[in-house]
Amino acid sequence: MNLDSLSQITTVQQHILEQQGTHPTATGAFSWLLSGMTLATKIIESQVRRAGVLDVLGETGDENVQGEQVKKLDIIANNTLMRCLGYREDVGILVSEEEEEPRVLKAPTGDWKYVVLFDPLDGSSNIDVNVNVGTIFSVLQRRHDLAYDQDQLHHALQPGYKQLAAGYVVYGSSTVMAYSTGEGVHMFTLMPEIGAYVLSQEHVKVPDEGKTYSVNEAYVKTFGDGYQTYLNQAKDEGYSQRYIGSLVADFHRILLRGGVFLYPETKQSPNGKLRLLYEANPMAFLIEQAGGLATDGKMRVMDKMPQSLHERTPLVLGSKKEVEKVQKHLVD
Ligand code: AFP
Repeated sequence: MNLDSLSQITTVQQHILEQQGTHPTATGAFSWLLSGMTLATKIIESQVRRAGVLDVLGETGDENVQGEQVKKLDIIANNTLMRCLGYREDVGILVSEEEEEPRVLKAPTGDWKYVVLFDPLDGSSNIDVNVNVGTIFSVLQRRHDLAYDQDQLHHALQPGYKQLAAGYVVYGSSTVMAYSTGEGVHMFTLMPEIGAYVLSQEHVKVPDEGKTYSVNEAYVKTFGDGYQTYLNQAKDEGYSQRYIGSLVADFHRILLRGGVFLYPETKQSPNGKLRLLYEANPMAFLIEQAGGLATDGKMRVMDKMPQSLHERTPLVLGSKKEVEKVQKHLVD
């Protein structure tokens, strides 16, 4: 990019403001919220990039609410998001995969609008070996039918189709943000020299089909019969397998190249491993906005009514025709 083309760039901030103009329900408060997200992820990326030289690698010695080892960078990412979003006046509740309870920032009677849910550092078990990790987020509107004396947790327990926005940042060979406010999926690349996310692709569409499946095949013997039949057929048809073990990275590749991501029920994770609110719902919102599908094997992910914050779900998502193929085996 030369100096002249630098003057033609669209930053994520500009893009959000432009979207706001075409979106009657969008307000300045909403773009201010998303700017908190871009700031936080730039701080997280700077830590991730220097992970080997800063004292941020390794585990804290604690377990999170999921019973998983907490990495130092999990905590740094979580605190960064809490801080950058916590001061946005219209954000009333923050919900993190790393914290057992939601952080209620504003009084129920207050004039706040949004609940933000996030997985601060998805795939963090990959961090010590320099493999891609990411941040995933989802934005919900507060529920207006919830009485002030009811548990404020219920503001966060809404089905995925109610999301106002969702997105992720993948800290990969470059740092890329993808977000949607329900008007398509847009992608931005962080340009470190100017410290801004710059528009790289608007209205991203996932290819309708793609001969790649992304699954942890070590668990295949514990998958249901339908999944096993699908995977055997995929092999017979000459599919490739790609699996990174960071949902953000696996999702990013599928979004751009097509194919299907699967994390079914397994013996070890009888309800699936991925979290409905921080992983499955935001990714389902994005893939549907890009023309793909997301199911838990029985129903559309975004129609699921969450019962608890850290609920898990099986997840199949990706190219429309590939997800339909998997589904066909699951009902046969
Ligand atoms: P970590 O954040 O503990 O690394 O887990 C990552 C993750 O939640 C998701 O990003 C991956 O898709 C999935 O787990 C990988 O799980 P397996 O290691 O069981 O394949």
